[in-house]
Amino acid sequence: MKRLAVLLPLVLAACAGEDQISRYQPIGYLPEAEQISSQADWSNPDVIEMQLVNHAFVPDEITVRRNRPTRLILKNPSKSDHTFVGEQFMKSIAVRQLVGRDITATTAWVEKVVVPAGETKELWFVPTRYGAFTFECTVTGHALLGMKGVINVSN
Ligand SMILES: [Cu+2]
Repeated sequence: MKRLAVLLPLVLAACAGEDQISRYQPIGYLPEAEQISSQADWSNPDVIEMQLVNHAFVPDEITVRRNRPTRLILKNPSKSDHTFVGEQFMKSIAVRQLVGRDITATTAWVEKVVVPAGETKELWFVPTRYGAFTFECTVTGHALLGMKGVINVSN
C-alpha cells in the first residue's frame, strides 16, 4: 500500500538561529567598514541600552549620531530568544565587535544579532549614514506582534 508522503510541518518551531557575522564584506554592506571601525576612538563611545521583551523593543526608537562610536546594549530579560535585524541599518554601519556571554567577535560586518533568553549582547559600531532605519525581531511572528523599531542616525 502506498502512503502519502508525510507533510513537512508548515510552521517551524520558533527559532532565533545564530548570529550572522562576516569576516568578509557581504554584498551591499559597507566596503570601508573595517577601516572606519579600526580608526575610531573607542575610549568614550555613546552607550545606548535596549531591552528585548515579549514582544517589543524597549525603547522601540533610538537615536544615534553619525560617525560616533556607539555601544548598543541589547538585553533580553525574557524567557524567549529574540533577534535584532535591520538590513539597511546593518548595511550602513561599521562594526567593531559583537560581544556576548560566550563570544567576542571582532568583525566589521554583522547581518543578524541573536540575543538568547536571559542574555545580553553588545554591538559596537559607527553609524555612517543619516536616516531612519527600521529593525525587527526575525523570530517567527514576533514582528507581527509588534517587535520592531526605528534607529535614527542624526548629527
Ligand atoms: Cu522576538
